[in-house]
Amino acid sequence: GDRYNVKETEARWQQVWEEKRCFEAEIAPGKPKYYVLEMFPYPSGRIHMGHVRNYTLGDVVARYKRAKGFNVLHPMGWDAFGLPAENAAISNNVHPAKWTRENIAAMREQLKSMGLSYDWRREVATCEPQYYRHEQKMFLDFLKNGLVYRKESWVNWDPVENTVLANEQVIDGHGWRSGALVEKRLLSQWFLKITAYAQDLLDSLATLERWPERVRLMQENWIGRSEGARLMFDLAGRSDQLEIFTTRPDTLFGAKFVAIAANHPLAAELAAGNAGLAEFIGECNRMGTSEAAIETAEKKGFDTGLKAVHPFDPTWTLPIYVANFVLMDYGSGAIFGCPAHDQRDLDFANKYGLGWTQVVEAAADREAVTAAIAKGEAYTGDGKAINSQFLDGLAVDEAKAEAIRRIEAMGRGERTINYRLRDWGVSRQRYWGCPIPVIHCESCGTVPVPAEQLPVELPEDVSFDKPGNPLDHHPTWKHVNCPVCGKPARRETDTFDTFFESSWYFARYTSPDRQDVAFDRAAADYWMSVDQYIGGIEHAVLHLLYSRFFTRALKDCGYLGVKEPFAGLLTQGMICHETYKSADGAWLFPTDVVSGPDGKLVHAVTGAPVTGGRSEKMSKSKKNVVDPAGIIDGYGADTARLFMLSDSPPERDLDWTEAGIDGAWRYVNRLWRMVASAELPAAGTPMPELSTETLKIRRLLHKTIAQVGEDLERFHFNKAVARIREMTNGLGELPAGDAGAAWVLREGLEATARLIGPMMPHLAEEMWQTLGGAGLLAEASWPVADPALLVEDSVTVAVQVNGKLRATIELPKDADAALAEQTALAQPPVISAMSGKPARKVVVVPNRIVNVVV
Ligand code: ANZ
Ligand code: ZN
Repeated sequence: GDRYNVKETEARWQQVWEEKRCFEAEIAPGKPKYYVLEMFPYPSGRIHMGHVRNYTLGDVVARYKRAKGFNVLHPMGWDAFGLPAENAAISNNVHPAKWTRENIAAMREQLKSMGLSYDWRREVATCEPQYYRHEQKMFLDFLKNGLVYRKESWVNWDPVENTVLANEQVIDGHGWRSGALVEKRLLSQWFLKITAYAQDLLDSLATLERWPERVRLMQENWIGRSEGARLMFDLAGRSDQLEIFTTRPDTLFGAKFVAIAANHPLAAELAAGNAGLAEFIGECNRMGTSEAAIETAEKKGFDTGLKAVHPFDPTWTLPIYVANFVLMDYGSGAIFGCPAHDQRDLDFANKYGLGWTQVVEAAADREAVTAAIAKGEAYTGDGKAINSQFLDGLAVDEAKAEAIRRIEAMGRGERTINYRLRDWGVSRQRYWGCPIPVIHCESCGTVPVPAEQLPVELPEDVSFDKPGNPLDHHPTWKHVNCPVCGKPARRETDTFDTFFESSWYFARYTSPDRQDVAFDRAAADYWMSVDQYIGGIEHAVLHLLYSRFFTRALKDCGYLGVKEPFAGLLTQGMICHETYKSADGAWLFPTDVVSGPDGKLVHAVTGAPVTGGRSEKMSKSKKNVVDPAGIIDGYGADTARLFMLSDSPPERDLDWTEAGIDGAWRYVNRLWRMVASAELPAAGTPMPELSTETLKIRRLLHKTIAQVGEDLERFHFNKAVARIREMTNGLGELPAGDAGAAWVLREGLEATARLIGPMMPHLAEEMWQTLGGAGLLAEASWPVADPALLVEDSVTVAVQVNGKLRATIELPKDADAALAEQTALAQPPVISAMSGKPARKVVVVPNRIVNVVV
């Protein structure tokens, strides 16, 4: 028939692939392996366009690499713990486990309808005990290896929800959901020692050559290495000292004050006898703790009255302030301020009348620099030390080194390196997460759950009718006996941050069925690292950094042999769509907007004026979301996939347009009609003589084959699509009723099927079968271009047999005689003119003529 039945065709091929187990990966020694992975989804209930793009990109890579002869591993699973399931439980009265499992089932069907080449046998869901039991074991091993510790730390506490909030969940000091004023609380939390790997995580970024530069830079900044010094200040009238961290010990002679964090122990001590100070500390604690919040808040301080003694001059004292811009968990939570050379310090000094002394002199524009400081603009550039006694005349770097040398000689401190990176707090006061496998005993303290008692399973009989963590309210779950002394004890009711699960799932796919161990070591050694990882840029730091840390920790605990989880990384752009607003500022669905009589935008029903049209990231609140289910249902998976690849390179944002999806749909149908209606020679027919025009199209075909391969290697999918479409146009121009043209059309359609195979696998398979291709296209190899046809400079050479013109052949310019002779003798008209007799002599006149004498 000549109508392409998308639904029937796509479902049929999906079933064939599954029955033939085309995408099931096994270890195959001798074949190069290729592990391609897309970031696994949170099972929210439905796939969105971002998923469609992400998984299409991954599937193109997986299918292409398979065609290129790689042993491909391409798995999929579910990042199944997390807050939305608990919120659903609270608002819809459905158990998080049920909600999650139902969502997984629905989304799995949606993914299957996209024709993605996954090995579904390897599917994992992180909320199942057979998954999380292994991370409980990892935690115990990390504990043994000194990679886990418990520490009191300040958290944002929502007194209405009875839970800790992440910094991002505190908005202007209030809980994002409850609206309650957030308090600072000291809570005992578990931490993973990611900082132990800070330097290696930083250094190894250079080895990740197939990662985007931007992501490497973001990780570098996140790790934030600073070289400087720790330095002890004496306290006037006291015997103890205050430790500060500075990156600018060269500016010590410009110091005007010392400042400590609001939750520095010294601040707490001084506040005990100082109501004003206590009040100020309370104010600081109500401010957000995020760096961003601190960065933007007005800099404020409170003079404690206590003085610090200058390390280079015992007669010189500096006031000690508690300041809201000093963070307790960076360096030592205390600084000295040098107003002339630090903007924050200058703002602070000007506000409290502390003055400034310039100690670095610029090489040029000296007066201007000094005048600028006087006007409130700190000088942070290079120069020579001035007003600094023994440092005078030294350049900044030399002065830093000399200052540190003196500090070390005095025994007052030392050179040190600080990282902005913090240890990873993994405790969450949540139900829907992996239980932290420890028990608290009054006599024995914190006791790890013995490995043979794992998994610590989440109880399913919980209620959400009270705020806080349901594990805390459970009548029996937390009451256990201490594994050491046997006395009644209490289970830890905190669960892991859900980034814990996503930090090792990629390795679990290598042996998802092993119950006894997290990884089959041989399988993990064979498949790891992931060769190509694909996902959103929003994970540039946390998920990708945690995974890099976790892989190192697992290696050091003997689980894995590699330290980098992802050798290659591709970060895809967002899907955008036009947005519209009515006059009152309410968002409108793009489908409700039409062009009015005068060409202005109006509401389709009310006729009210409408503004907008700008393309923005798809989001529910802006009403510009397009549901992929409707698109796949209406046009089929191949059309949706093609559109995802067509218009933009994968790293860039993609604009969703009706016209774009229509264009993809028309192309799918055009290809199908070409195959269905073509009159083709039987497969395997030898190539007849080609006209110059036909040969030109054949050349285009082979050039396309070569270039699409290169495009796919570089993930230039949009370029590949454009080239294939151009070639389709070429095939469409082949004349009818010409044997050579028909032969090239067959060659072209077969090649097209193979080239679009990774992108539009169902249509490709249908074309392949209609053309009589052998086996399944999903298992066919990648086409190879004929190098002779790729040479741009070609000449038409006449072939004579016994002086009579029998054929013309197209040869690369200056082709050698052997190629000319071989090509000439292979021409069907030449073969028949020779009627089975051997050639007595072949004379080749380069670029002109081949003369065959029989
Ligand atoms: C004196 C000084 C003089 C500084 C000067 C800078 C410029 P990075 O590069 O981010 O490591 N600092 C140290 N600990 C701090 C804390 N807990 N909270 C807030 N600020 C802190 O920055 C290091 C600099 O930030 C340190 O060097 C210190 O100020 C400040 F002309 O010491 B500096
Ligand atoms: Zn005990």
